[in-house]
Amino acid sequence: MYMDVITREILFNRVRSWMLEAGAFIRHKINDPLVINTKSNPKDLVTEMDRKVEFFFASKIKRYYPDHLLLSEEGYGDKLADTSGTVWVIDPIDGTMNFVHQKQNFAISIGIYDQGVGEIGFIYDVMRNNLFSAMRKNGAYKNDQRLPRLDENKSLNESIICLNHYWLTENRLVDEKVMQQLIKDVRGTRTYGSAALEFSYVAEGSADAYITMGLEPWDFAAGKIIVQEVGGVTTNITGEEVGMLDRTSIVTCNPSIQGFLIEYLMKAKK
Ligand code: 2AM
Ligand code: CA
Repeated sequence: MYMDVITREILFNRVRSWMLEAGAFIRHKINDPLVINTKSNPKDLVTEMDRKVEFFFASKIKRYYPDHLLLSEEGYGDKLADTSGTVWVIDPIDGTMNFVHQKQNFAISIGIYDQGVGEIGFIYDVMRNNLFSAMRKNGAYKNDQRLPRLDENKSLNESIICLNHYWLTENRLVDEKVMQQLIKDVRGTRTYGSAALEFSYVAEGSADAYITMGLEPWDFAAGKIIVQEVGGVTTNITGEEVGMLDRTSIVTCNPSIQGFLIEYLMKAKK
């Protein structure tokens, strides 16, 4: 049973205006002194702003949609046993390290799933004021411009691939030698440090793929929906579907290079 069109449209417009409001707040505060804490390891950062932005959305959801659920990074979410119900999957700041070190190149990411099906996706590049959005079967947009479908004739040697340099060093998950060969076989590589932004670049065609070995649901929830609406595909590194609750590797890309990428990654996987 899919969410009805009018309910979805109202929800979409509300989320849009709340995102713009949260983004304006972040821009207003961007030069204020930051309290930075670490989470699982010294590279895993969180600031008061991550928590504030998540709390902003958690409060809106509670007030306007008390029957909806929240799956989110910074602790205001619900414990979900399965994918039932309408679930907001939120990363208040994706790319916290960029937020802290660069004051740019981070995004607010929100995916709304109904019974596990992605209905609405938003990725807001706050400092550039670029809002990527999509509704299932309704296309994807960058601000008010509809994004065209991805070029179906892309070859690997004319593709730009986003990935983290870490996977080119000796590591426990993939054979770096195979990853190094992949790097040689593509036109170029980029590392942006925000999964959500990397999804948005694949959606707009300024990158052709984003590969990562471990994401949480809130890192890919919105991106998967937006990429899908331009004809892109998102799986794990062995080509399997990823679900709303998964902690997983991700390959999101132009479908014309998906087979090649999965072939390299299957070979690389330890
Ligand atoms: P974050 O900034 O919200 O933590 C950086 O390569 C990308 O990976 C960012 O999107 C970052 O999201 C995410 N990331 C960082 N640490 C992570 C972890 N331990 N698990 C999953 N994703 C992580
Ligand atoms: Ca985050």
